Amino acid sequence: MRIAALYDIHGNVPALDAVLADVDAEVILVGGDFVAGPWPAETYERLRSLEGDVRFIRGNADREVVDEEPGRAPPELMEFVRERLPEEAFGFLRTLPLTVSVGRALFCHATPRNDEEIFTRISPDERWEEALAGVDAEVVVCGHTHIQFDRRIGDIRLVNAGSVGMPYEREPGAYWALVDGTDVELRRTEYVPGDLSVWPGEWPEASPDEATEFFERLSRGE
Ligand SMILES: [Mn+2]
Repeated sequence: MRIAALYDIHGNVPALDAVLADVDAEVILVGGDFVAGPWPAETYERLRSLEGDVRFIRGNADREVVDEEPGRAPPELMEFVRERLPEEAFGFLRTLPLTVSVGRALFCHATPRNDEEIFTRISPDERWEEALAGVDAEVVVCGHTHIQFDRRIGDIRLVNAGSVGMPYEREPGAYWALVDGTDVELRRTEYVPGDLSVWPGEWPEASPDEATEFFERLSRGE
């Protein structure tokens, strides 16, 4: 069964539309952090109106949209997203699970135990082993740090699907992964960007090395 893993769309509907046109899969797996960005309502409606087997997991930003407490994201950006989402989206976001398993593949946003902790392609094996302890899967697909990678931790193939809407990669485009059993293909789809000036915040851009270094410092509490 082919599963298109679409992670960290971040409300970037032109990127999502291009990927949806490019996808040939039986399952669409939305890997969290899909509404927080420039076009929240359009992104939400596009994904919710898809026909076929569509599964969602929760990202930290999806949780912060519905949380009463201020989270990691700037409050004015979360407010921009909340004002635009349809009412029913709030209930839907609250129902999302932390992980979804399909066969021997397990999908999570950051790690299987947590939707926001920071792990990268260069995080030490020992840290990853601790985060993956007790996981019964051959493939673990994560996202959250917006950079694709494919590595092995013990018996587990660990893949970051990358980010559809806000990637930190060398080439422009929308990044995602096609998972078929335990096969994984990291994919990139080109698209014409929308006008990001509608977004009231900065739109971050970084090379994969810069972003990885930044996230590693963050994960060490520096
Ligand atoms: Mn995230």
